[in-house]
Amino acid sequence: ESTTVVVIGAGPAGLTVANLLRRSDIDCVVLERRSREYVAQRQRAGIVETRAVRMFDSWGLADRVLGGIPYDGILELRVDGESHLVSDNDGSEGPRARLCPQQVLVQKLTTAYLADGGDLRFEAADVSLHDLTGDRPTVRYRTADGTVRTITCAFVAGCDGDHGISRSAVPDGALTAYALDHGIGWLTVLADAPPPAHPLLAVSPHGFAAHFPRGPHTSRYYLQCPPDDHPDAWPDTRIWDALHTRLADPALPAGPITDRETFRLRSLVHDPMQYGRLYLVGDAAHIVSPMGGKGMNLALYDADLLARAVRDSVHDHDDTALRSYSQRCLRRVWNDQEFSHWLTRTLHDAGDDTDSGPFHRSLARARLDRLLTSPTAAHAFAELMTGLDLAE
Ligand code: RFL
Repeated sequence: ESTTVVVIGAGPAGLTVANLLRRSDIDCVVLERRSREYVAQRQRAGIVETRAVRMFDSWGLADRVLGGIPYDGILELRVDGESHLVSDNDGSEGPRARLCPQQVLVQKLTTAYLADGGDLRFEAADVSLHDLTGDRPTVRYRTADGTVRTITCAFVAGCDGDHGISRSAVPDGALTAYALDHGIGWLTVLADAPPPAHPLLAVSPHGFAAHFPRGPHTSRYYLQCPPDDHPDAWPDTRIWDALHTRLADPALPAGPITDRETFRLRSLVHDPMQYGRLYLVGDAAHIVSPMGGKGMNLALYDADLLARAVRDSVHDHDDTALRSYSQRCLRRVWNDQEFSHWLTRTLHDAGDDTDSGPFHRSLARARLDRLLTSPTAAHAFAELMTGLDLAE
């Protein structure tokens, strides 16, 4: 069997690459380790930033793949109980960011791809990559009934996340990893409880907390916690008590908790995002700490660049964009890493100073003060939120 591109992984990155390749009349096969039901339920990100909405729009896909609830682009920063609104409106024309939960995007991308005749194979086990530096790499996998299949292709898109096989198929030493552990833990909670009026980030001496809409009747909450905390340390009453205190809202409505997890905030970049004919896309190449909501959006950016580069190569025999793929992606990756790091440090240091100390607490408070009082600082923040304006 042979095709032009084998896409490994059917998350936001892989499904976007696949949809854009179909729209460009380029054959591809998507191999996903999990079942369709499993992938469709995985809940993580919640906002598709302005740049990514316009990217889907430019491919004529925005109405088909973006769902969710309306979003006016306003975030609430609550500092010691005092509310401040910040906007992502940078004055640019065109469609704006959408509140679209990751699983809704994944479900809609899956439906759109299959409706366009796309080839998507779930429950593909033991995927392995071969001859990546030759002209025709091969991808091997095992189907659910145990048959081993081999696909020959021109390019492999490694979209299988941080724990996938694509990056580990690259020989040691070919990529450099830049990693940062922020020394911060988060408890994340999903509940059937009313969403906030605006995505809400709260700073207080009790620690950072956040409340995000995930649907008309569902919310996601984040609570700063010790880096190695276990979710069992957080029974329901402790969660709601902590939210009431940290959000300074004793009347915050509770609801049944449907999921709770803890994780460490970390950032990671692999450079370059390419090895031979393998191109790494999204979390397979980089992890950004969740503050700022950039992880999924970066995956969508990489996917768009790769699809356009492959289109140039296949249709116009022009490999310029493929050659600069890694460099162009990494420029945005580091821009977003910096934004995310800045916001992570600011919103944690300004509250609980046990880890960073009183000097850093005052620096973080000064950064917040500047953001909330200087129109220029607010505009720069809006620009970073939209994801626009990285002139190429
Ligand atoms: P994904 O979503 O991990 O998809 C990878 C896919 O590859 C499959 N796979 C394999 N398939 C075949 N063979 C193998 N050997 C395979 N190994 C894995 C997997 O089953 C899966 O289907 O990566 P992708 O597509 O790069 O997308 C990246 C995003 O998922 C990620 O960046 C975001 O979820 C990060 N993130 C957030 N990003 C935002 O933009 N805004 C947010 O608000 C936001 N919140 C979050 C987040 C991540 C979180 N986690 C995971 C800690 C909140 C949380 C809690």
